[in-house]
Amino acid sequence: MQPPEKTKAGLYGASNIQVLEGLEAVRKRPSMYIGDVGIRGLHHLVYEVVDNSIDEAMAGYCSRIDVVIHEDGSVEVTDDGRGIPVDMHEKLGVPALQVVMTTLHAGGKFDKDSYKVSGGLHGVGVSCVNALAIRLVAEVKRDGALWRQTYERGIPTGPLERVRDLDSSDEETGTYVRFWPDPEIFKTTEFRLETLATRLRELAYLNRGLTIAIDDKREEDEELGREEFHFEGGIREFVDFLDETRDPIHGEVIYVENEEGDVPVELAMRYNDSYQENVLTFVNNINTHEGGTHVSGFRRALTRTLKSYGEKNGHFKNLKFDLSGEDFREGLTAVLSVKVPEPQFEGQTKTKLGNSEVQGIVESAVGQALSWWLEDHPNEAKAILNKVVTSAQARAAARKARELVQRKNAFSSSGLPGKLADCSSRKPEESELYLVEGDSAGGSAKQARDRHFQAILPLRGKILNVEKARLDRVLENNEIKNIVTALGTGIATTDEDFDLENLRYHRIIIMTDADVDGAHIRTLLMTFLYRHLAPLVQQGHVYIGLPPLYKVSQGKTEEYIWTEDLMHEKVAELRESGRGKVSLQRYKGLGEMNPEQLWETTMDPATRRLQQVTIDDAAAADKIFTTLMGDAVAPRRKFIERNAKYATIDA
Ligand code: 0RA
Repeated sequence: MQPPEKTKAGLYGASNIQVLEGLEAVRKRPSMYIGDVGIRGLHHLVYEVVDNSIDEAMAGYCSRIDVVIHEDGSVEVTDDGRGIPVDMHEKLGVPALQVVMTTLHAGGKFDKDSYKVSGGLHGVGVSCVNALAIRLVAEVKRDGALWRQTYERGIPTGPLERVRDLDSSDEETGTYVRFWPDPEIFKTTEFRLETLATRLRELAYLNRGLTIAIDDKREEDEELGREEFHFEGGIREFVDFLDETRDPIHGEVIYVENEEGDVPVELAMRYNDSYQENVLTFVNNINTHEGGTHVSGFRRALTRTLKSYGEKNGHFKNLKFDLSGEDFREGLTAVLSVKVPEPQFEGQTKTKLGNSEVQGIVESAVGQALSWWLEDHPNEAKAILNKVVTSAQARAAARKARELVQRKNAFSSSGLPGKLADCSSRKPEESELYLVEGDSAGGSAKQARDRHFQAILPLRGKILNVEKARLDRVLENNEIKNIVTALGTGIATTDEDFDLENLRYHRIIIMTDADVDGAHIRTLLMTFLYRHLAPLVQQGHVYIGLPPLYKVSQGKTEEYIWTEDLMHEKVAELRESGRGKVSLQRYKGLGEMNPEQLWETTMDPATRRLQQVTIDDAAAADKIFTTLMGDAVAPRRKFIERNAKYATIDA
């Protein structure tokens, strides 16, 4: 079908006034639509485009999605679905593609049958991406032709064009969207491969059989820049992946699938010998970090079913403590995925499911399947129940340790650790806490800082690896005690102890050497913060301070440089200038800088570089930490190589 010739009136006529107003609203208040304009919001643009292709895959028409990060900073998403329709929209008198691309809330689908998301950060529509892009090119292959329309900040630069006929013998239908994020809107426009790859991998696990590939053309090493995800086993394989570096206590992943009714439920779970609970939950492919009714349903089913099985089979005979819900989740890795037709998302980050009917649906689906599984697998069931009992015993010990820390908080004179050089401000909004590797760098930082708003806590050597320890051991560690006391919030691992309101610094800045040891210490700290103070990370309070790698000087001018590439560029530039000898100093540790240099490069808000630590996705964080901590060297090297260079200007 061929759309009629578009006139200027058709493009910018009466119906389009509303369109322009809509796009303007998005540009005026981008955060209302995509959450924020930081690195997180930037990546949401890609997810928004990909979501439409995923919908097409869930409808059964798309088997492959390709994402490309181009050298010019744009991102391209291609799918082999049916293609966004290009025929005339009856009411609006413009092609459907243009409606989808320029009208708010006109999602990819016109029908309401699919499990499209309402609310939350996704599902705002590709038109938002368009509005926040300096340029966007949409191409569609369908109805025997290749079609194209281009936009600038959401406004079509011309009508939809029929570019050419398709080669009928081998060209398939599909949609292609490439966009350039608007630097007037976003604080940073640099996409992170690792962040995108993590989400795409997750989507591939959640949609078994679908192939999703990513290719980062900025990466010189082609191999390093490319990844392809395809999992026939779906979320069962997701559990294997999450537990790659852990030891399961039973071989088989427990798998539940219930497609009956309006709310399909899918669950994969397995216990390992660690002490962490690692339960990832999704509603319509969206990670529900804050939980909700589906999570309550799952937890209730787990507790109820294991408890009654354990009682029936005499596992609790010698237990001197009460069992709590947590005991049934220690060492549990699980992925729960439900599809809800009209989800209500609540909570601070709109990632908590509110629909009350979902709790019972999940509870009965999981309860029934799990009790059958236990009856069928008595040996595995025994191992799981032993683990539950051990956990209950350890929890009693952990409670004692926790009370010790709390008492110390309440009764010591200032309540603050002796090693802390506190700031004078009592306003958390302006206060910063630097966690500094080593006493000597700590000393320099104390001299360098602006004592009004910057506090310094030197950390000696390596902190405990919390991935491998139970909470009681974690809280016995001195460095950890100091950090927790300085922060003032308590530990978040058990909800009742934690209060974000008491946080004494709104920026927590990890400052370690730019070497392998530094990376290790940074990882240990991040692991601890992620595991036991997750809300701080979630709320964007945690940063990594990035010291420069080089100082390049010529005569009296000197410049600090943060990346290898820029160093080469700068050196070449200065040499060409012919103004004399160029000298290069490489910094290996914070200790090599005097306090002035440390202030200038790493602590002065005007010139320093901070990288905000985001927990967009618990799976990513957990995987990163276990990858960095684990024994497998290859994935760790890949991760470090990919991420070493991302230095973003202070958010
Ligand atoms: C509406 C109707 C149809 C397909 C799509 C939207 C569609 C949207 C997107 C967005 C990205 N990729 C997409 N692929 C398809 C189906 C119309 C039909 O052929 O019946």
